[in-house]
Amino acid sequence: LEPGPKAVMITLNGYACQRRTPLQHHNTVLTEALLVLAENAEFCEDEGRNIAFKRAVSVLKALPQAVRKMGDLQGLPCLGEHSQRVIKEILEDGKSREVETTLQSEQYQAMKSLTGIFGVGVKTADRWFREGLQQPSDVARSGQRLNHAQQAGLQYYNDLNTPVTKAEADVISRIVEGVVQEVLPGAEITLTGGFRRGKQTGHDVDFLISHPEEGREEGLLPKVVSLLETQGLLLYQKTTRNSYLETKEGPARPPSNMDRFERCFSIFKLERPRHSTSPEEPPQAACEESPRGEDSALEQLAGERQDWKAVRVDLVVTPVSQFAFALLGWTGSQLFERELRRWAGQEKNMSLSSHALFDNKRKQYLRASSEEEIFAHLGLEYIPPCERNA
Ligand code: 8DG
Ligand code: MN
Ligand code: MN
Repeated sequence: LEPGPKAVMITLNGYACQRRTPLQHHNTVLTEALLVLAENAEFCEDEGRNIAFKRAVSVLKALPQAVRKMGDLQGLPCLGEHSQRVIKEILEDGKSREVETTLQSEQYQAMKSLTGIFGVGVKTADRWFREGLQQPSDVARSGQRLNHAQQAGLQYYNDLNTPVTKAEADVISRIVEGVVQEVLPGAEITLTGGFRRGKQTGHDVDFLISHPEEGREEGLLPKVVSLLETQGLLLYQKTTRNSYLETKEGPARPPSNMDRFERCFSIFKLERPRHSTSPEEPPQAACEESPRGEDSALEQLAGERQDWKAVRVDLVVTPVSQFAFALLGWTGSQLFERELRRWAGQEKNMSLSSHALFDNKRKQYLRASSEEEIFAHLGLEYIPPCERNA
């Protein structure tokens, strides 16, 4: 059969870190459906199925055109039998019954709202669901023992589930920049995460902080945090110290997703821009706490609107010698990161983390001062941040 002009067979590489994945793509109907199944697998703690669906999604995102018939999928990697079945159904009927049923299911809906609470993972959400809790307000009423993160997660539930805009990220960048400069002149901050990949909204704002002179960055974060706190800019923070140690034998344990940088998971109190032009009282320093009554955990659930917004911010401090690795590790996407580490291990016998790259065969660290150098060490074509949206 002679292929018609439109029957161009697309070939894609098997690892997401070998492909260019733009933010905007041509198969959102399919990817949104498959993401529901990926998410549901995560809720069921079925890691294998979760990752399989995510890989399928990332292949569809990388296609230069919309899939119209099953034949368009020929030769593509990562599309398992289950994903193909779902795609086929959507191409034929416009929707997938399995996806519809999942979306309707009580468990999926409850897990979705409960894991939407900052500080609540799948395990906790699942326990609560089996105890009959389905929504944040159920949790607030139930008198569950909550850690500080979860208390903040409940208290600011609505804000934290409202996407952060690029404009808000820019305001926070300026605040962080100012405070960091005050604490350590010459230190540099870099916006990472989804915003560095070109996203216009995100669930949080991620920053790397470093200083061109190695060692000067040590102990920086507690000072930054305390200055932010003095200015009434933090609603919550949890800071951890740097615990990274380099040994001759290479990374002590297999690199996991959690790195060992000095870091702070926080919630900022961001003033909302005032639209009124009337000369009211001068803008108040954002420090007035509402009284901590019984219902304080329910404030936001009740839909009360304040003149500020709670925004999740991650601050990570890196020695400049590890900066390129930290930048690559914190830019994401999460699947892209995972695939980079898998590529390094399986194809190159190397261990990649957000701190370093170790060659297991030659038993040596491979240094790099830019992301380009790391891709080169890994034998990969350089992929810019805006094409890492796997
Ligand atoms: P979003 O916030 O716009 O929704 O998406 P994102 O920016 O891509 O996701 P993220 O959850 O903020 O994570 C950004 C990157 O940071 C992602 O690639 C995963 C990575 N990351 C964590 N936690 C950790 C960690 O503890 N260590 C390392 N190395 N990376 C981490 O989220
Ligand atoms: Mn982020
Ligand atoms: Mn983050």
